[in-house]
Amino acid sequence: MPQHDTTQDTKPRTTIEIETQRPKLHKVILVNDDYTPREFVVRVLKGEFRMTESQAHRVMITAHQKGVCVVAVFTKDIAESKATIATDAARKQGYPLLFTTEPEE
Ligand code: TYC
Repeated sequence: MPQHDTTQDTKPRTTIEIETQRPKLHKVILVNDDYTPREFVVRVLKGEFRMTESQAHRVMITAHQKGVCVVAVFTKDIAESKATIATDAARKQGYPLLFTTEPEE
């Protein structure tokens, strides 16, 4: 058992600063067009972006009125993949519906 007073013992202390790297997020943007039926846009939003009917309807109407609407944000790879899958689903049905991505500020 140590008999000396240990209350003053000094230990070198090293502080390590850990910087967490937050991945930059990318927006998926829904672009309006004059040909894709509203119900189809809603169906794609529900299927690929797991939105409820009312969320999907709100996003579709916003794009319809303003030209574009941000659907959601993801890491770059996920955003690009979802935009491609959703756009391809529309192409397969012969619609010009377009989803694009852009980095968040
Ligand atoms: N503007 C289309 C129509 O009137 C509907 C629509 C909405 C299409 C949003 C694309 O991103 C879109 N049938």
